[in-house]
Amino acid sequence: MSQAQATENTLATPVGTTLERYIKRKEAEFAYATGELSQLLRDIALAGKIVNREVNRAGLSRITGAMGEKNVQGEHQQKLDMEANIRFIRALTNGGEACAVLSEEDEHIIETGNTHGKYVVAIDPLDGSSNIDVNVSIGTIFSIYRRVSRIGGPARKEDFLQGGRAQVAAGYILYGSSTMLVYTTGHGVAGFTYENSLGEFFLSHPDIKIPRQGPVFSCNEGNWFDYPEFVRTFLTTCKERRLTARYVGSLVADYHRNLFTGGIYLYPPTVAKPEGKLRLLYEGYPLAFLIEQAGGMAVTGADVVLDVHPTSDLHQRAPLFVGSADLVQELQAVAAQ
Ligand code: AMP
Ligand code: P6P
Repeated sequence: MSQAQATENTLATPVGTTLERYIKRKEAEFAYATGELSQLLRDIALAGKIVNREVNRAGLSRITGAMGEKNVQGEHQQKLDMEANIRFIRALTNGGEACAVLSEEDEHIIETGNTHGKYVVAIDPLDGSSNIDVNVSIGTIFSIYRRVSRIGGPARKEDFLQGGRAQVAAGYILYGSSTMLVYTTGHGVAGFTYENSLGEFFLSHPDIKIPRQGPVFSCNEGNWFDYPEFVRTFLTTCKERRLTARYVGSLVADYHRNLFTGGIYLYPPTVAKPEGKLRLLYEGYPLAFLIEQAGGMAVTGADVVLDVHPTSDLHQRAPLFVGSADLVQELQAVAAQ
């Protein structure tokens, strides 16, 4: 191929749709939109780019490893946990659209000072942080609500306790072999892949749908003897059908793989954690919103996650069974026996 042809081919290949252009296009579909949600989405993407940089150089900058502190969950805080928490809170504060943030890393809601911001954001800044030191993929999970408290006044807990169906948007950022941002605003699920050399997220998966069936089940079988009987029965049927066991131990990584291959992720109740380990407001609800938009299902066992009414505990836990609709329904059928 001549140089001229190579150049022509390169010019002919579109660079793709940036996240910015996609957000603007979607905003244009809402004649009444003021651009506030668009800006909020940009602010989250910006923080994700910064955290991506920190995650990728964590080993060099010696910010891996525990800080010696414990977060509200009683879990050892990793330095990168705190770095991510600071980055997202700062981006949301400076962006001006979020009046408050609920973070896994902080017991109480964080007022940003943007009293005229009409949105609040619940976030797990860096889920799976125990995997940081062993270079396993980790992720950020976020959930956006329109506030119910008076605009101009302080945010209130109730802004975060509206229930999963009230979410305006939700998504995650996966810091993996490539970094991806996947989100929904209630009209399908779109995936964007980060191009480091350009510092941009590009639309790579315009309309993600999870297969109704799937070859994978994901759970920590080390808890087998602490699982409820229906979970053991369901997992046994998975093994009898020779499904594949895949469990990274990093929720966003396991969830993301299953979203594309089909499968089911399980974090059941255990003896030690009767409500499971995962947090409803910034893990269960956003991942449930996404999976339903992608054609899948998310339940706590008997109940659909998005229909669970939150208690007053901002960090309440809930069991999570999420993934391909047929597999989740099979689990529910076993639970109902
Ligand atoms: P806004 O006035 O920017 O807060 O937007 C009002 C509503 O319009 C939002 O709560 C969404 O339901 C919708 N909307 C606005 N911008 C976007 C966007 N970029 N993508 C998807 N939905 C949007
Ligand atoms: P276990 C990480 O701490 C996390 O919150 C999820 O990312 C992950 O799926 C789960 O906990 C792993 O928990 O009990 O299997 O180690």
